[in-house]
Amino acid sequence: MPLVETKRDGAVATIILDRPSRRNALSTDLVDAIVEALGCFAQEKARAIVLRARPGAAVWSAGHDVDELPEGRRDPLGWDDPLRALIRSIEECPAPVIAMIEGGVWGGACEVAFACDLIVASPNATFAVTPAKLGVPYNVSGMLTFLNACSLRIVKEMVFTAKPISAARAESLGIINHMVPADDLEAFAYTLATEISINAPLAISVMKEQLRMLAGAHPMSPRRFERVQGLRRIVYDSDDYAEGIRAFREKRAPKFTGR
Ligand code: YXS
Repeated sequence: MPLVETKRDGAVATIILDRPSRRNALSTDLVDAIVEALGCFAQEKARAIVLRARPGAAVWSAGHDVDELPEGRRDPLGWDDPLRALIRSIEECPAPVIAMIEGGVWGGACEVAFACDLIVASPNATFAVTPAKLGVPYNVSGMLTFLNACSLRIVKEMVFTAKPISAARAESLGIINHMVPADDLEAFAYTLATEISINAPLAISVMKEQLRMLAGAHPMSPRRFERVQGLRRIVYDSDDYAEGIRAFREKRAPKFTGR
């Protein structure tokens, strides 16, 4: 059963997340399928790519596949983690990627949506950044994705509370480009994609890459990076990290002790 469906209409391509049994949780297999589709569309010179779930989905994506998170003693979001690879693929894709969102966006899927170049969402869309709910020490480039999507204070609220924010609030904060009634969302997203696709693709891909480089231009000394990694190791080696994963699997609320 394919985990994504892909479509092509002229210069506009579409990738549809299709793992409903696990609410489009981003497993290695699902991420590999998305990354492969992005690569193919880049080779075929698609000029805009829409990343979406099935029409009417209550959940756009439930985030990282928790069953694939390490039990502990290993960075859960290291360079080779599928979620990290997906973020890089979206950012490095020469064509703009438009996240078309209905339903809930959870955890690492929030970073996927925020890494996309534009976000259009229906009023029922919500965005929840959930590491604190699981005891996961999110990684530095991921935190920068969030910081590039919204102000420091909003990032702190989303990260510390792990609670969803509505599409209306996300639009008012400039986190998403447009909130559009569900019935109009698809037409709106593809009109946007077409408007992009008729412009100069070389100029757009170079401006996209410039913006990626500028948005990531935050020098961090080796000493600071090593300090961050040491702090994160304390977290993913902690009892709380193990408890967060266990509680998710046992479908119960976690009991964090701070150890
Ligand atoms: O019980 P079965 O076997 O049918 O499986 C259930 C869920 O366990 C499964 N599922 C997931 N499996 C792996 N990873 C996930 N992230 C995940 N989410 C869900 O899918 C089956 C149907 O789920 P169910 O019954 O809960 O569906 P629902 O429609 O009632 O609720 C949908 C959600 C999305 C509200 C609910 O599934 C949920 O709260 N999921 C977890 C959302 C979340 O906390 N995601 C963060 C994952 S960790 C991550 O992204 C980063 C590492 S971090 O934490 O740092 O941001």
